[in-house]
Amino acid sequence: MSGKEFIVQFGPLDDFVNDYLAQHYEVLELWREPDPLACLERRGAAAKVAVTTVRRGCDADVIRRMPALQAICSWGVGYETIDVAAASARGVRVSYTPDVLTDCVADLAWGLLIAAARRTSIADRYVKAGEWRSVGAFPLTTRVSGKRLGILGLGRIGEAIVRRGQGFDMQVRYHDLRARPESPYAHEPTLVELARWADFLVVACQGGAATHHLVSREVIDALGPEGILINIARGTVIDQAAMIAALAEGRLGGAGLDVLEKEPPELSQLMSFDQVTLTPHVGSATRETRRAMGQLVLDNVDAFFRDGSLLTPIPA
Ligand code: 8YV
Repeated sequence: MSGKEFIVQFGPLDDFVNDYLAQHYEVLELWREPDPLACLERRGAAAKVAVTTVRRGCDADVIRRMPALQAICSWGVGYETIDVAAASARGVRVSYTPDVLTDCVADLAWGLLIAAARRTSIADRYVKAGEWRSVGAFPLTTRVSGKRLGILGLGRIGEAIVRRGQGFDMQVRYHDLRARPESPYAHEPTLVELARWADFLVVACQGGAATHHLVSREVIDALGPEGILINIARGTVIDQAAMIAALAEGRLGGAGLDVLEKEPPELSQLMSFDQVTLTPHVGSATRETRRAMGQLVLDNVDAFFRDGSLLTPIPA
């Protein structure tokens, strides 16, 4: 016995996180096991803490295999892949990594919004392919400043996107499952109305069953042929087949998407649209933010073993 507390780590995180955990705890590195579930059944009984990520999640079956489990410390602000109901039923608390990634995700939303409106990724290819010289001036695009910004989900990230919108003199309205009377922005009670009003509709809500395909064909049609759809949240929030059909038929003006229904995606018609800018789920993927996310996981694990607290528990 090492005398160290025993934890289960579901997948590798940044090196400094893996190294710290390995130094300070006795770690069952589950991803190295050929049969992780069988291994949990055999060796998970004593684990008080599980370290996971939003991508790997933690389902009810996994929770069941760790009878002494008291806390799940997850990397990422989303937690739709963690069975929170199963965890709560057993008194297992869950931490996540909010706040530290808000700015970078909001920055990327604006990068995508400008790229989709001003076609900067196409323009870049235009210059590099020599077409500025051979073809001439680049086609006109659409203005960003002063337009109408609709936000789906006025949480931390939605608010950070709105703050940046003030620099672009945008009018702002939002739709959220709960209206926020303290907010200075108008709440649209339906997403269809928000989409009808907006020039840009930015998806910034949580993923999971409650928001699945909220951006439906009807919403997309309400946004319309001049409208631009931005998603930095989860691919599942948009009915992707309906969006692709709308783009193909000119019923939607354009899109800037950091997230897709399936990641990584198959090559599809979506990749052929000039009016669409895609990034590979990199909202939080800066060195600074990823460092902070990793550190927050460690701080939560340490806090739990110090005094039983979690620094950033998921909302009740
Ligand atoms: C990660 C995220 O980049 O925190 C989240 O919920 O979506 C991102 O920060 C993503 O999970 C990487 O796979």
